[in-house]
Amino acid sequence: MKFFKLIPAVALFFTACGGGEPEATADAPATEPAAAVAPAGPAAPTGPMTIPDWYQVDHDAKTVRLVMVAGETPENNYWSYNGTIRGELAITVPEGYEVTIEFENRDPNMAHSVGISTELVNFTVPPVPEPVFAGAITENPQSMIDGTMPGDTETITFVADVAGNYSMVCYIAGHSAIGMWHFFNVSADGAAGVQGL
Ligand SMILES: [Cu+2]
Repeated sequence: MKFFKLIPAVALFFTACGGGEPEATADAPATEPAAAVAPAGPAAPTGPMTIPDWYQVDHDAKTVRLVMVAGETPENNYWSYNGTIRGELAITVPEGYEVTIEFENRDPNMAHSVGISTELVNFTVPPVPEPVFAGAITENPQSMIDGTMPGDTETITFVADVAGNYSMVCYIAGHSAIGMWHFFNVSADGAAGVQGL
């Protein structure tokens, strides 16, 4: 049924294109222009790129090593990454680099997780636990009893093989809503470092 419903739309498309008249584009379905408008979401920090001590990059080996600590400070009920929350950081790694995240949970009370998500707008619901890159998520990322538990350290490694704008999030219910997320960019031009410190 869906196939047959598509036919009029396809026919319309070719008719509009075949006409070759500029005004034909004015008849395009109202939903098309909306897709071109960037969704409104939190703004990423735009300050200078820095290399903090928890960010190690080796351009010869094409590797980045990040040490991310949950609950490093009591701020935000320990629900934070390296003492920061709510997109205060934009972490950028070069495309094609192998990224290792050493994730340590110092929150005395609560499990946490970390992964790279396509979510950039709505952090009020836990992002779907499907990482952008294979391996870019910790074990049992939604679990409060089998996630990365207080005192635990878990290391994940993945290849950031597609440039783009992503996020680093905790997948446990409510945590991203409270601010446990940051911007995570994969640069096509080799840019590396952290903005917003
Ligand atoms: Cu968390």
